[in-house]
Amino acid sequence: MKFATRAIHAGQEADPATGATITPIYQTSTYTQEGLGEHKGFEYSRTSNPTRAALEACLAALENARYGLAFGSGMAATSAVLSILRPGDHIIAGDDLYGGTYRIFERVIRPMGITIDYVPARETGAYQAALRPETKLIWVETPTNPLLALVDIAAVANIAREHGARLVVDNTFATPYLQRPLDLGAHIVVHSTTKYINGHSDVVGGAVLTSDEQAYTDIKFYQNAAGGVPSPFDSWLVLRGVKTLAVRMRQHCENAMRIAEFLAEHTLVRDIYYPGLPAHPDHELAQRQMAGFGGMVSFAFDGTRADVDTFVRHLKVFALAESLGGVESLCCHPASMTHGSIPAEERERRGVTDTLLRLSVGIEDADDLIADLDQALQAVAATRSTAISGAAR
Ligand code: P1T
Repeated sequence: MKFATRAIHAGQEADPATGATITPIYQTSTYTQEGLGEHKGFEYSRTSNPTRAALEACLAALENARYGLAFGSGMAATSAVLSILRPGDHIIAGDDLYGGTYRIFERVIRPMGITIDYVPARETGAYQAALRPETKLIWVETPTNPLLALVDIAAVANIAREHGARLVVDNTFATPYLQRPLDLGAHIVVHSTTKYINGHSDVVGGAVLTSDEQAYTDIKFYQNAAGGVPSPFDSWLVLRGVKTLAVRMRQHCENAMRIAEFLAEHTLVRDIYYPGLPAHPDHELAQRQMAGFGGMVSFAFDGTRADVDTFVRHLKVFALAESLGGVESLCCHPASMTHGSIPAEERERRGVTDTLLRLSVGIEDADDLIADLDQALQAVAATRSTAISGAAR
């Protein structure tokens, strides 16, 4: 079956107990057993729950994975993958990452005696050069958050495989509709399902997808042992949201391309980051590796932090907010919001400057979105000319 069909049906046969067409919310913590060791496959909802099991099967089908595990957040999914490491192990990570991933690497994982080296995300050779005998994981986002650089998944997967390490791809920005890392040789996919997978900004969730049996066994053990699982209701909401992933992603891509083209021409915009633009350094890789260029657009102002503040205050359709991937458009200031946990010097070195903004382009009418950005940019220009004429007086 093709992607859009799997998104609606995989893991969601009619309910065996009642025939309900839509997977019910099994809002139960426990299951009555007939006798000792005799039950219908469910004992306790931290361990497994039918609504969560349907979600796990559906997400696995979308990533072409043998196994799926759902979590209570993207960070819970990330920490479950990291639980397979032991003191002395080494991680190589791309250097443009969600701030919370950097935070768990630096504040939780490193103090446990696991070392992490960051390499320029788009430089394939840098992953090879950073390998050590104790390297167990290579961890990348592609496209990266927030600078939208791409990692050549197939090439880095080969580097990992030849070394006996695993490549983990955080596929949150691309979604399996646009990119399937396991098909390209990656070992483990991580998602914040909070984002495009759910798509409606009303759930925090995460998932791990893999066909690596040992990784699955270890991460599933941790899922039950540590217990960072999603509720039946949240599992159901994500299962409902993901049904429309294909149509939503097509519209996100179309709208984002129009917005990137609009911003690229604007005099107040110094740098524009969108893999769909031919001038983007990874445009060719994006054409090869992705089925579309995604809904995220970042740009840097040719101006000051005060201009950024004027801009965000004037937005009417875009909401100034963390997160991404919902049907509604959001604007985020990474330096003070999503990437605030990265020390300022390190952040600036990576290019996440005070004048960088990240747009999660929603699926509203693109004309309205462009008009909104246009009037907020005009407000910045007006504030500047007032300041200039004031200074001249
Ligand atoms: O927020 P949570 O569901 O725990 O997911 C964490 C996470 C993991 N990976 C990526 C690529 C992410 O972007 C995130 C969360 N990111 C934001 C909240 C944000 O606005 O960037």
